[in-house]
Amino acid sequence: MKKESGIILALDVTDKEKALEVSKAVGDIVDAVKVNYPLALSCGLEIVTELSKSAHIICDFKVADIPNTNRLIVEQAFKAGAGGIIVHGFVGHDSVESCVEHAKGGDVFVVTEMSHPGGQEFTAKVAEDLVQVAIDAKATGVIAPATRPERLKLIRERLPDNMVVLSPGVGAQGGKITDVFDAGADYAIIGRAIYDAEDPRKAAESFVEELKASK
Ligand code: OMP
Repeated sequence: MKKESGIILALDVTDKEKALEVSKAVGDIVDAVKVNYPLALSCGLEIVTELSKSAHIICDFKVADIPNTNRLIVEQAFKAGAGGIIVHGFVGHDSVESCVEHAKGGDVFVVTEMSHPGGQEFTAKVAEDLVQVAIDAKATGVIAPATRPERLKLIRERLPDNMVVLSPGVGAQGGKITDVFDAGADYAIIGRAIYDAEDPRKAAESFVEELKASK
């Protein structure tokens, strides 16, 4: 995945036309487009294939099953054109290892502490264990919360330099893009603050400007 703006668009819309319109509007600004269940369930996995013609796609399927089922899901996502996939670590080493093995060189990102308030109930308590699962399984990187920059920083510090951190929670969930990069993340995942904006391109540009101004 290229690294230019450091922004990944979370395209959580359910209307195909809107998805294509937003992806086209910000395609040259963002480094990747993340497809989650809302879009995949409403449009089918073909939307991954279609979007992948003009963008690097990460399938956010938060894969969380036994190794064999994980394998089947990962194979479908990459066959459709994904370049990366997001998986859960709480299911254990064997399940995550199965994802990495069957991604066949594609990117696998492991969720650690989640960004929403409920992320503190369970995931925060085992965040460092989840980081270790990602390291042991040789995943590409992890997902860590923009809403808690101090936790994001700690998670980054537990990782080797060659692993990347993707951070959701900027904008609608209250996180600040500058905090994300200050805490050591490699990419910020941004959804509603871009696709719900009156002018998604302008919104994406303003995040880029905010980052430039902070340097
Ligand atoms: P917005 O809150 O609209 O910017 O979207 C955030 C995106 O990141 C959504 O697609 C979420 O599903 C995803 N996400 C989180 O918000 N928090 C997490 O802890 C993990 C993810 C994720 O795995 O991408």
